[in-house]
Amino acid sequence: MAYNKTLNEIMDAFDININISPYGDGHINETYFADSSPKYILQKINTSIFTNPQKLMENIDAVTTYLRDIITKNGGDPDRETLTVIKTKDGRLFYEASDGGCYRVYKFIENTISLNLPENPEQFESSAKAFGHFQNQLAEFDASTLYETIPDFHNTIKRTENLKNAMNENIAGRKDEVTDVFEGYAVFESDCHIITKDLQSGAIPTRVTHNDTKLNNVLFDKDTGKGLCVIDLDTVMPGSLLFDYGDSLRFGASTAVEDEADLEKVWFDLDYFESYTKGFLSELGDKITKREVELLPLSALTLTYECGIRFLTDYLNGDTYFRIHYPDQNLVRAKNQLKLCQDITAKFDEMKKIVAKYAK
Ligand code: ADP
Ligand code: GN1
Ligand code: MG
Repeated sequence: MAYNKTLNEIMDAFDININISPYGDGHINETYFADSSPKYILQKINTSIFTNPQKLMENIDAVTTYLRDIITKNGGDPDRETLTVIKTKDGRLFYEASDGGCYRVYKFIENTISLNLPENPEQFESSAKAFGHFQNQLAEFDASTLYETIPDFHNTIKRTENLKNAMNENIAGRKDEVTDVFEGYAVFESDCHIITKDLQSGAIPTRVTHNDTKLNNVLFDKDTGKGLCVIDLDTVMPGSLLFDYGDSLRFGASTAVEDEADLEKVWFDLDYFESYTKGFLSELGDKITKREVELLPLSALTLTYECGIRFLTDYLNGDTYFRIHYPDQNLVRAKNQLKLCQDITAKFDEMKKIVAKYAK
């Protein structure tokens, strides 16, 4: 953001006095920490991805208002356990600046940490409880009132089609460079389309889900060490709980960060898989169906495949979606996720046994 006229304009719109600096490791929005009193998070919404910021913010407002109510009724602290949207002086959910950028403000949740890798299995279990709890809190929320912020977000079949189109179009001229990676992913294609098909046929239920449950989208309380607040609510939409479970494992049960280039460091850790499974299922109780339980191990593979092919597609398209910090970062990410898919497959039988241990 230009630290000048636009910033002054934004400060004035929200009636806050902010001293801002870039913040966090999100790949999508531009996030800034506002070191004011009180502290805020200021975000420039990525409007090439979220093309209707008004509807996006209406979703977030509706969900956070609903959660506030539940948290308050249960004696919790709504200012820390969910996001608080700060409106502009004229009551709008975001501000459209004269540079065309759309900006929103949240209360900064103090005394928390966000992580790119869990430090131990117990901490990962705690994040599982936070995401499982979030799922429970929204169980009665009317899904039909939610605008679909990114249609077909976890439609893995469409994601595969997008990859194939990107290969054919070869916009950035990188096709030859990625043939091996592309072929590596092809092995998993049919298995990774099962969950999408089951959701479409109704074999598994559609629920209100978060859809972007990587570890850095939950804030941990610094004092208790527990998962405190689920953030990044841009993709709260109708979906499958398997998306939330699988995506958390993709990110947090890996022994390395998502863009680790040394693949010898990238493995799927069964202790972390077990901790997450235990925490998530303990929150869901008997709400999870038999078919969903059956598909839990496959969801870890599916979400890793899906995210990996999205990175590869973006690389082929010339890096227009995910934020990158160096030229071939999306390819590094795609190779990393492929290695993870291969290791998940090798450990599949053990994963099934672990699920059986915790499923009713
Ligand atoms: P993106 O969609 O780009 O991932 P996020 O909404 O996840 O953006 O924000 C990026 C990072 O900023 C988060 O991972 C977290 O570390 C931090 N963050 C976001 N909102 C808050 C908040 N209200 N309080 C404290 N930290 C926050
Ligand atoms: C993006 O917004 P962020 O950084 O939490 C992406 C997810 C991917 C993830 C991969 C809206 O998440 O779908 O799984 O990157 N979010 C969107 O790290 O596309
Ligand atoms: Mg995020």
